[in-house]
Amino acid sequence: MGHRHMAKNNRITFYDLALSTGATISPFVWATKFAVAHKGFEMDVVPGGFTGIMERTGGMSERLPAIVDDGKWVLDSWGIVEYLDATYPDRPMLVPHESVATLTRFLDTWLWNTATGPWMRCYCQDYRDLSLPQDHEYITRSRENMLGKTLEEMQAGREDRLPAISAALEFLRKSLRETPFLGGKTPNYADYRAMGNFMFTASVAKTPPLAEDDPLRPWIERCMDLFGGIGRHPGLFPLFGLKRREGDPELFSKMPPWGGQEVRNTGPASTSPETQRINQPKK
Ligand SMILES: N[C@@H](CCC(=O)N[C@@H](CS)C(=O)NCC(=O)O)C(=O)O
Repeated sequence: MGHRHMAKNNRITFYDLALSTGATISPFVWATKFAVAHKGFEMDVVPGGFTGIMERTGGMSERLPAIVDDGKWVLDSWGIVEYLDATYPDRPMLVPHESVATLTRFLDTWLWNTATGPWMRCYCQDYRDLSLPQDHEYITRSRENMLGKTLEEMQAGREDRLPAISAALEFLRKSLRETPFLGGKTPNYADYRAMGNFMFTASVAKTPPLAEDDPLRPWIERCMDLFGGIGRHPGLFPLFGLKRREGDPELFSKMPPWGGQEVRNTGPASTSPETQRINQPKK
């Protein structure tokens, strides 16, 4: 086996970014927590919130995640994944082929724009209120600068915005229709990166963003259960329980798969309903 670096006692030091509930908040840090566990390492977690990251890391980083493996500092969520796969190639790969990294970036960017950003604007006041007391002032100032409004103004009216955010996740629901994980039969970094976004939301969502019966639920729960329930921190809030109100869009599509991308062509019997539909004379 002979590793050049072997994590001492199979342990990696993990710099956490958490709320007063004790739950990790950052999507980057969540994805990395899953990633380190996927590689089979135990974590020595260095706890803490947003302020004092420079002090905690001895001036090594202003941002988290960061890990230390047998004295070696590794920064950045992607940097850590690349390091772990390069250093421990005989453990399960996070990115089994470089295309997974590219497609994962695509998915993460889409998810961030579609859900994580909009959810951040729905939960920013909860986010501040749940942060460690010593972080309140910094979170208020920095996030109000980021968002361009007070946290109270930004969060107000979220009940009118949450249904459309849920509806917009349909592409992810469709992608997961025929597979237990984005990685296939077993999860890989695509799952963890996407889950980072949902875990972030679960850390701050004092009101749920998704319906009880959302088709994403089995995948989300399956991922939360990985590695002895890595996503089951008691400080997290339920993601499921959003109720559709009169006038809201459907929270997820109730349409059965039909045609084009969604139906596999197994011969004319599989395509004839679509053929009939598209050949109907216009009414
Ligand atoms: N490119 C970095 C981004 C990390 C990052 O922005 N982390 C945020 C948490 S979401 C952070 O450390 N924020 C500290 C702060 O807001 O002061 C990565 O992928 O690790």
